[in-house]
Amino acid sequence: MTNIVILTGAGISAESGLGTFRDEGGLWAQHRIEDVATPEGFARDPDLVHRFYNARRDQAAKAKPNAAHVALAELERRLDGDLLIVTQNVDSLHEKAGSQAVLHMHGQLNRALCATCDHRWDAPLAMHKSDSCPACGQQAPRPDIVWFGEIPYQMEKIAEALSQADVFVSIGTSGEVYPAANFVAEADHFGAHTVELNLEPSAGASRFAECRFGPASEIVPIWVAEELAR
Ligand code: BV8
Repeated sequence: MTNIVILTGAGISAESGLGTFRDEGGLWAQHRIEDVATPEGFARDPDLVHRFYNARRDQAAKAKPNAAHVALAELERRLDGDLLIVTQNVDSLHEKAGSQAVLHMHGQLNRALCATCDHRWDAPLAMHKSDSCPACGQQAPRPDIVWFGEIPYQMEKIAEALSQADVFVSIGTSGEVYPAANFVAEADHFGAHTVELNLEPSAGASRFAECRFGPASEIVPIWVAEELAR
């Protein structure tokens, strides 16, 4: 019986054609974080923020899972133990690959949130600031995304899973954003074996017991096969 927690970031979706944030030419090279990924930026210019997320929602809707997402779905099916994927990603590629236990700590592109009454609903492909909330009718829709300065979702459930993990794997994340960047320390504190699978060493690489570098679509299936053969 082996309990595994896997944290994923934008790097696992890179080979599915979705841009990362901090790589060369990434999303933060094209947009200022303060303008498109903070509550203040949304208050200042909701049209700009809706345009930013509408473009990503359209791209994500067309994207296909790659071999890394598929391998993690197979791991969930065949593992003798619990697997929880905690993703910082707002796309649905883990679900499209067949993963069931997926926790979106930074929200999801395909969900909308009413800034007035907190009602959540399936987002239309393109959202506009004049969309009415299906519950309260107010015109205050926002993407159901956790912006900088906002509290990530289901932190208690994540902390509980990390405390029970035998293995913690971080895939495709730069380790620059907290609290996700601290999960390796929490898992290590509870005695988990910690693994980084990334294109190159992340900011937190030295905090992992084991590191493997290369494209996720190559190194994740290899790691999954070894885990299932143990
Ligand atoms: C919070 C919106 C309080 C969704 C995002 C000063 C010091 C420390 C912390 C802070 C500070 N000032 C403020 C903070 C807190 C702040 C933070 O961490 N800031 C950082 C930038 C310093 N954090 C917050 O505000 C968070 N909230 O702290 O609340 C709190 C917390 C807990 C309890 C109570 C109160 C909220 C953070 C969420 C912000 N929202 N985005 C969206 O638009 O998508 S964050 C954004 O960055 C995305 O969500 C993304 O998931 C996240 C991390 O980025 P990565 O996924 O890692 O992507 P990145 O491009 O950075 O890296 C890609 C990696 O993949 C690279 O390593 C690359 O090598 C690799 N790669 C590339 N290609 C491949 C590959 N790997 C494998 N294969 C490939 N082919």
